[in-house]
Amino acid sequence: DEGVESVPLAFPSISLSSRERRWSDTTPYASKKKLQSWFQLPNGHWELGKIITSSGTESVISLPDGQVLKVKEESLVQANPDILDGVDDLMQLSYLNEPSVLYNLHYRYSQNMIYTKAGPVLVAINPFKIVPLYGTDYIEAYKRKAIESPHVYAIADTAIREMIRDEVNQSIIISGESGAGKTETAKIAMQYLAALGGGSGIEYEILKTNPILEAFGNAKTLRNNNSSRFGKLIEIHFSETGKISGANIQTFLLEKSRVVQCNEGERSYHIFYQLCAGAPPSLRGKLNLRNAEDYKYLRQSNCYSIAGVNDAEEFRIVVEALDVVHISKGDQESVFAMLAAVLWLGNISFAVIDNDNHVQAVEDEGLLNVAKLIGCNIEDLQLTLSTRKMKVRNDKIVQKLTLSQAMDARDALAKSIYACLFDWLVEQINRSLQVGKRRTGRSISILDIYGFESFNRNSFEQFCINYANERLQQHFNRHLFKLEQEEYIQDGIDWAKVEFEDNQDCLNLFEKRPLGLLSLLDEESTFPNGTDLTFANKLKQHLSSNSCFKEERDQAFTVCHYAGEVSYNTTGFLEKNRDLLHLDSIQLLSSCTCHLPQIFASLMLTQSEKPIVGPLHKSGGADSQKLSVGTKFKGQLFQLMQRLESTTPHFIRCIKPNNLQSPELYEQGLVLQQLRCCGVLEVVRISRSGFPTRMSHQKFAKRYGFLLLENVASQDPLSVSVAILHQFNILPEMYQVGYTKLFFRTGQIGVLEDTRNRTLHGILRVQSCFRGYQV
Ligand code: AOV
Ligand code: MG
Repeated sequence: DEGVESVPLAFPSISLSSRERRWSDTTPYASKKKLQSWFQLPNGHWELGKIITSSGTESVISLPDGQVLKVKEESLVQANPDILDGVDDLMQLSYLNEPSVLYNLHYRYSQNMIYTKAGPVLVAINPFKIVPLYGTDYIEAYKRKAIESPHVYAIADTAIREMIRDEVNQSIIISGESGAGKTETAKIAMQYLAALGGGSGIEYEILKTNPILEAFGNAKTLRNNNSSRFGKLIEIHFSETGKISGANIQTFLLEKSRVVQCNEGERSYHIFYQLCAGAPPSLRGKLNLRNAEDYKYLRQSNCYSIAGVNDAEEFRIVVEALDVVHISKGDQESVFAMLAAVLWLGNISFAVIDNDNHVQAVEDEGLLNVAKLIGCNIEDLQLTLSTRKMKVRNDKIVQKLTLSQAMDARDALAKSIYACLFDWLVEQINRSLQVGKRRTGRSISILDIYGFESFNRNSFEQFCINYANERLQQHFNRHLFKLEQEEYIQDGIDWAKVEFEDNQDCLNLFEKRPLGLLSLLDEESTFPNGTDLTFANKLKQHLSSNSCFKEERDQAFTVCHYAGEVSYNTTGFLEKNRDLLHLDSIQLLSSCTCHLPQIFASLMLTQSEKPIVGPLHKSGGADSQKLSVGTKFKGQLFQLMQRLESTTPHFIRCIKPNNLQSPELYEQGLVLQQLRCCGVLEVVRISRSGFPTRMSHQKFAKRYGFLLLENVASQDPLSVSVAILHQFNILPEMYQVGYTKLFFRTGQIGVLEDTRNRTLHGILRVQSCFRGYQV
């Protein structure tokens, strides 16, 4: 068959893959003499020791530093032969133990091979430096399958292929601790999808959403200079021909508190510093803009710049990106005016006006600028920030505010404006990305949320972030352990069960009603006399028996998360969970002449179902029907999980090799802790003994049946399947026949796919030749 012959097969052309090819050639090691073993030093570090003598119970080993030790045999852990150094899939290790896995990852990492497969999961170790693994040449090579080294590109490529082959939506789910590299990885995946599915120009817009969302939603924290403070799911739609036809971005719970308060050494959202540094003179004039140092909201953390980042330059990049996603110059100016208004709000000060400590907003530069920027009356703004209108039975009364109440009102306004601005931006971007063409329903979603966080002091924000990570971890467990094994058992194939760490108890601690963290928080938030302290006490009273909960002194409690224990301080929990904006503020915004705040006001009014509160209410003036932040977030996460459940998942686990954001530093203990908590070793164990590829008898027969030499048209799918397996000499230990499906070990289906593709190409070629003659 000439058609088949003439199709060029892609062979590895890059040295990396030919070298790696050698590693996959595993030599059975058990038969060799054991020469090296892992030995754990008292400080926990694993060292490779050469065995000098061995008595059977004790060994004498020499360590790399020259030390010679006499050690108990059982304290040694088997090392793999040198030939397995740096295998690209941990599944290929003859001895699968922690030191071997750590060593293998380190070996690769030190040669800039930051990606390694752990069975079906891609492990990515943050290089904290530029590594030469990206760009057009690499994309091309992965597309042609000229490189086989594990890579985000390879994952994205598989996702596209499986979307087309199986007609099932795909998801790329990226997880890992704060600073591990999730957001960078998501961008790399997007780059690949854009390159392969590009053509319409929409891919360019999709890529440009990154600088915008990072400017408005990322900030410098103590863990990461570019930490995502929101969660993001970007769904990229494809046409029938595999081209990108549009996209949609969903965001999750932005950390609003950062706008008005942030810790020493951290920063507020990048966009504020970018605006202050990069706004051109005309814009500076219009917004009365000062330097970042002149704004109280930015001053409190005593940190203005990030090493290696030029905020002015970033500002230009963001403006360019806003142009690309079709946000008009007029709207852009409104956005910047709102940012300036938020900054000036922070500078508004209050003066005491009576003996009861009531205050009034001072008519200072801050107040004047805010009024001008949002387009409202100076007196109205002053009143809104200093008083609260309330309805008591049928009487309207005006209550004066104390300093702390007034500052809270001011900060609440600043936070709401910023959060609404963020939502508005996402909405505009989505409008631009929906090209209006009819949807085929095929999509690849990329999930990048905030990673697990543990600081010295953890508050409501970490509570929500870590809860989200628990949910995500469960999704990971479900797919890689639970569903996988259930499927084997259901389909009746031989299988020895592998145990894994289940985090259901921790999720229950959060979600159980009425006695879970979220329910108790909501209950206390609606309680007239509830405070952060009574909340903490309530937790201790009801949850102490839960194994994932630990009591702490004062207003604190500890949760044992899958990734480690975190102590939360309940200060601010109730207020952040209620997240109330006073009606006075909403009304003020809706009376503004500037159009963005009006949009916000209508947004906030629709969110609150019952804007006018009746008899004196504990929160005095805000509505009570609004969902709490915690409950709303829980609902969002449930929806997210449901959406992901209907996709084929591809998991990427990002790992942070050190806490200093420093290149070349590989801390064994830190890496090991991350590998352990996400169950990487267990995933490898399952995959090694398992059958990751599966296909129903029908589908298998339909897909490969035409390759059979004999005519089988009349036979049932199972017989056809078995005939195919025989014709292609698939070894019996490489597959199992289940009741409804065929199960294959890794790599087995590849041969069949190749033959199928070559044959099909051949057929197509012949057809197009004929067509050529006809024309
Ligand atoms: P995160 O998304 O996982 O943290 P990022 O993706 O922001 O972490 O990565 C943190 C930093 O690590 C980046 O700003 C880069 O400097 C560096 N980095 C990560 N991946 C790479 C890579 N492939 N090549 C080069 N540098 C990289 V958080 O958003 O905090 O959970 O909430
Ligand atoms: Mg991130």
